[in-house]
Amino acid sequence: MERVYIGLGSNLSAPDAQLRSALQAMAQLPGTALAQASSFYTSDSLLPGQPRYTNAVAALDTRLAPLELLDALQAIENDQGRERKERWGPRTLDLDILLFGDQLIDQPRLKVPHYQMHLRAFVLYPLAEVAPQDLVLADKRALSALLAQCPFEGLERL
Ligand code: ROI
Repeated sequence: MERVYIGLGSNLSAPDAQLRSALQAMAQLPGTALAQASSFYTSDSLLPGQPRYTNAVAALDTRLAPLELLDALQAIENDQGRERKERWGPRTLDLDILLFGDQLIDQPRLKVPHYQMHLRAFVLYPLAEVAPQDLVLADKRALSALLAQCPFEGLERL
């Protein structure tokens, strides 16, 4: 059993409802329990010209292997109407594996810890709500240090 943290994001088709529905779907995955979900936060898109995003982080306990979980999360994204037209385009649902226990994963389909999480307030602040205060990532970075370098600026907690 591994403790896994998932970043959720949506900026199309009622984002808050998309996130609630994704939380329910993740709770029903085989061998998986939803341990905790953060508050929802809104922020402007990092890319101009897109609607604002709603983001959150979920803590899961799972017996699935990393790539099994990735497949399951992509199936949930697809079920919720995700269309993959442009790489950074607006989306009904984005589910990112941020952390997978203490594992460092470097595979073509999956890199964990998520490579840009340290730059993203909309990931770090909700993560801090559901993770232990003294969390250290598999690559030895402390969550507290990442937070100290990432201003809360621009986030609105719902
Ligand atoms: N911006 C915000 N605020 N939240 C996201 O989840 C998000 N995801 C993206 C890009 C387009 C980079 N911007 C984002 O993929």
